[in-house]
Amino acid sequence: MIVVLAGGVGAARFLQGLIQVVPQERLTVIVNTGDDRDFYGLHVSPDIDIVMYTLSGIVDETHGWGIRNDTYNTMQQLTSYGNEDWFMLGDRDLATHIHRTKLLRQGKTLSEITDELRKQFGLTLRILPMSDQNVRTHIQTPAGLLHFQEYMVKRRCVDPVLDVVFAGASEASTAPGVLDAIKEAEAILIAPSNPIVSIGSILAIPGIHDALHEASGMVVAISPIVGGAPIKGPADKLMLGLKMDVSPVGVARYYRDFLDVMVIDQQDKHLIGAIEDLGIPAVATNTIMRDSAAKKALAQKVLEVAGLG
Ligand code: FO1
Repeated sequence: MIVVLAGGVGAARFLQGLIQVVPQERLTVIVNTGDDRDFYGLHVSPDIDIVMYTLSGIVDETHGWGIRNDTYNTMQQLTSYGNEDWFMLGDRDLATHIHRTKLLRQGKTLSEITDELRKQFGLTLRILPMSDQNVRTHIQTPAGLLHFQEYMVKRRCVDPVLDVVFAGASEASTAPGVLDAIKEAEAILIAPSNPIVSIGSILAIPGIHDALHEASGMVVAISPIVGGAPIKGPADKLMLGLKMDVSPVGVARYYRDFLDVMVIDQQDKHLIGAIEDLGIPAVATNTIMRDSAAKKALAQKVLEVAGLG
């Protein structure tokens, strides 16, 4: 079994490549839920939904989130009542949040609900939220502590980042199956996701860091930073705020306690030496997942690096 630590869009695209070369039944994806937030009393779990919508082929490809050709009638009606519209929830997407929230209120756990949903989407890989408890990623800024969605979507990442806080993480436990999956994995792949808010939140749950450190399978990370900037999202602003080097070297240093190999883009191949100086072997390849063939080629390369090629 191969484990993938995942955030949203970058991870979903990487997984699209992986399922072309590995049967879904061989994959367990551990997904960040630090971005989750309640809107209108509904539990929205963006990264879980991005992974499910993308792999089932219904995602809105232009955004990377939401459902293709969705309508926004509910949102329009809500704004007519004076509600804010900075977080756009499509009508069909809302059905997912209503259903999830209904089941949570009936006492089901987020992992149980996610497993039901992924079956309904026809997916046969295992999707595990990092935790069944609420962990919320907050960004400390001069304007105060902001929920990640408020920092990123509402305020468009304009606030200087002073710190990143995973509220509730130290009291949370990993969802059932998470630690065993890491222990038993043939390889653990860290998707090209935001190292701070997507992967950092997973690492903040007690037990994960140690499990990765002790894992017998190889731990391979793909850098989301290419040519000094993230492919998508605010990873550079968060890394700078935490005084990290915005480069694959900074990412490798962040993962160095448990990382076996770092995969970087070919345009960063001059950084191989600096990563290897950290004691981590590095491999350069094309990591830009422009089309289906590029996603498949990256997945194949990563498996080969992990000794499973
Ligand atoms: N991102 C935006 O930039 N604007 C939105 O209005 C927005 C709505 C949204 C609705 C459902 C969902 O699952 C995700 C949504 N996202 C939106 C994306 C999301 O905020 C982030 O991409 C993830 O949290 C990062 O992984």
